[in-house]
Amino acid sequence: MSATVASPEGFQLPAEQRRLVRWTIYIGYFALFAGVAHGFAQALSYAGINILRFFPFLQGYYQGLTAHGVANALFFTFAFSNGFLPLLTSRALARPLKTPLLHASLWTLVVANVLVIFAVSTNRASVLYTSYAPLQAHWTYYLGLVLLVVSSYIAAAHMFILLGGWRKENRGVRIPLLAFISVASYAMWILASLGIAVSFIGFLLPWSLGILERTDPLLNRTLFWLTGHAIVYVWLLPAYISWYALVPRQVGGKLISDPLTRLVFVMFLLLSVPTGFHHQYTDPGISTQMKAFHGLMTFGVFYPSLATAFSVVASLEMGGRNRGGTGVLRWIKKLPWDDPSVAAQLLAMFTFVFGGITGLINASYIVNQVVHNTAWIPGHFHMTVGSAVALTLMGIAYWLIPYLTDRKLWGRKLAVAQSWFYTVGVLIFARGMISGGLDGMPRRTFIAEASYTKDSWALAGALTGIGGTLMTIGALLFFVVIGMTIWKGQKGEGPKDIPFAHALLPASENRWDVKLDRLGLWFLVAVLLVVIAYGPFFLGYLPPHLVSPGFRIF
Ligand code: HAS
Ligand code: CU
Repeated sequence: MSATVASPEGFQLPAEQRRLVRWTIYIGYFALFAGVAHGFAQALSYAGINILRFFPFLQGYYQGLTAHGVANALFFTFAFSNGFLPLLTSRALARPLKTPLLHASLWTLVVANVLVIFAVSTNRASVLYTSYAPLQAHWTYYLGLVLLVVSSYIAAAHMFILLGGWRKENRGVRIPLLAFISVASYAMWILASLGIAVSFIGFLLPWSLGILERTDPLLNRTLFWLTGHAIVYVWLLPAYISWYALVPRQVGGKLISDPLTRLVFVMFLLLSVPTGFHHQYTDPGISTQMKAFHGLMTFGVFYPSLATAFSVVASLEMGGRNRGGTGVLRWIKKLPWDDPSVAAQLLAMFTFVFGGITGLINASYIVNQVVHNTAWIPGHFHMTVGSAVALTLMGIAYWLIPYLTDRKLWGRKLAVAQSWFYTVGVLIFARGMISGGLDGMPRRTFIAEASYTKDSWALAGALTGIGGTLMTIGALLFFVVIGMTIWKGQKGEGPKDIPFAHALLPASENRWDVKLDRLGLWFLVAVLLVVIAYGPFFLGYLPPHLVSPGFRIF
């Protein structure tokens, strides 16, 4: 039998290592700040406000949209995980981190940031975060993103090394849950990232440097989405780790089932990647059968999230009842809503219910035709990555930054208000986007200057602008609270440990349960599923059709 962590009491990370983890995460906040500023501009543009007038440093709408997507979806999420996941693994295994690896991951991330900021801010890379060829960015953009991935590989290798060392000394012992789910998340990423690794290193980077004269747009797009669906779960899983293994403790409940939690993460490892064609339902050159198969697999990967919903709500209910809550739903009121870390994450979960429902609609092959490339899609993903993930990471920050700095959280009440602003904002924003999308309002379009707007988009656009403004206020309050905590928070008053939960149903020596720990085996099965899901396409398509020169329309 094993616990969530190997040594429940008294493990302290050396101060130097805490500092490095902290700086890795600060880089993520820096990116979040830049991304949020551009997000505000994007939301206003849907409300008919010409953002180029208010943001004179922008040379075009697509420059701002690229900055928004790259900063928030790529740099913020990965910087956070590169710090957070090795930290959790180290705590769960009660093994210190390796300082040189922390340095390596941090500095690679810094260089990646500098390169991408240079490319995007000088308008050399307004290709949007999906980086579709034949739009061609400056080589510094592609190299910067490659280095971002390298920094995540260093963080992943770091966790594998910690786990390997622990296993050598603990033969036959179940892996502590918190370490297992942290490592499984980045193991999935290693497999998922192969698509963009091949695309960026094999095609886009040499093409931008003039080594390759032409590239293959469909192949690059397909490789992007091979990674691109799974990447949304790389963003999501750190939030799930918190919902499963940390939040139950924070609300006074327990993690419901250790084996179920492991199963959920194994399912993400297996099913996240072979689903990418659901982003390409309207692309030519891919057979209908393969698209339908990926649609089916997408319904498969819906399952672990459904299981999560039931499991996490059960943990919350246990906490609510332990705190004196009664009734069918009245226990919800007894949850510690005055704890900013909890409030942010409860609200994040709430928005994710709508994120999940809209995801299911996207995944339905035929219904997707109605919503594809409309404002509906950003409506969907702001209720997933834009709130379920972003708000959870903010909620985690409310204990993590005090823990890492050993300072008391500054402005608890303001921090609670912050998540409410953000949540109300995102729900209004998404209501605007979703209804506009159903009415044909496109995504990735400068609505404020478009020649073909419809009168009926006015309300949708206004809601998007109002919601986006509230989200911006919510995000700015987050920076105030975190900034003031770092600057003025009471020294020596930070939490002394990570709030990991205990399991109601712990891991057992049951033969099936034990098999869940065999990450290497599951990784091989995941590779096999990717071969089945992508093999027929690549077999029929390769070798690459290097037909397109690069276009720079910005
Ligand atoms: Fe998605 C497009 C399908 C989840 C992000 N998605 C996108 C894009 C992004 C994105 C960024 O099939 C746009 C990409 C682009 O630029 O073109 N998505 C899905 C499906 C899911 C899903 C089936 N998406 C996510 C997550 C994201 C994300 C997670 C980021 C983190 N998505 C699609 C499809 C497209 C797409 C198509 C392409 C559309 C197109 O045409 O372009 C599922 O994984 C969702 C499962 C979720 C659930 C919800 C579980 C709920 C939980 C909360 C429990 C809490 C409770 C509340 C009940 C089943 C776990 C308690 C609260 C209290 C207060 C008590
Ligand atoms: Cu997807």
